[in-house]
Amino acid sequence: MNKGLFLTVEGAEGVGKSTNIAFIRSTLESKGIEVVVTREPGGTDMAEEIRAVLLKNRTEPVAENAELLLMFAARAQHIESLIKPALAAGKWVISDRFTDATYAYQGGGRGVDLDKISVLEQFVQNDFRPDKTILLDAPVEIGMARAHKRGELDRFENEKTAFFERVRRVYLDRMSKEPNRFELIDASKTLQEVQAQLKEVIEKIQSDSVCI
Ligand code: Z5A
Repeated sequence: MNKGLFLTVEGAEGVGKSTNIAFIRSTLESKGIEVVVTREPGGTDMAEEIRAVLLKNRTEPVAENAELLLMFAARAQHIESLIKPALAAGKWVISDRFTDATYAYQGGGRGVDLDKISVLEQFVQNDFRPDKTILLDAPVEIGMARAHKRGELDRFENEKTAFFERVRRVYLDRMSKEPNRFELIDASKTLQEVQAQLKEVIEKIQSDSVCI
């Protein structure tokens, strides 16, 4: 059984995951909680190498199954060599994306059968799932505009609006099916307003964690 807590942060591109994970981390650390921040794809040396392969812009079309399997290969390494040991040591692990992103991007965005993703999830993770998931949600145009301001775009960020609309729909759909795991944040608001919502959610997660 995990001694720590596994918290994932999800949302379509540019909704503010990186910005707000820094805020979540400092809020938790100020409460004396030991936190490990990580990301997917990536989080370990080997998984970061797989991330570079996945994000690289290339002329060769990437087969859906190749992309899907690489996501889960990186995840398998990440879970075994970073996430589980940190949880066993009693730390809180905050991951910028996890398997919900595979349902949203490969399932929603690319149109991969969700049952196929579910088979791989079970194969790689058995019953290992996030304890809590914070979903930062904003209209696609807002996230895209924020992300595009940062400059060069990777292979996913180069996708069109319709792709990110499907991504957003799958995230919201997953949230409606698992309301106890997800916490929804309206990420279209100002950063100050977003962080006020997050503060409340963190308090709730912390008090619930006593019962997890
Ligand atoms: N991917 C996948 O396909 N399947 C999978 O299973 C997994 C991932 C795990 C890499 O993820 C790609 O991998 C991702 C999906 C795919 N691609 N996409 N798209 P990533 O998480 O590293 O990349 P990302 O989604 O592109 O994240 P991001 O663009 O870095 O966005 P973010 O972290 O959510 O946003 P941010 O950097 O914190 O904020 C963006 C800008 O907006 C920045 O200038 C902020 O200062 C600004 N910002 C943030 N919040 C606000 C508010 N509230 N108001 C105004 N401005 C704001």
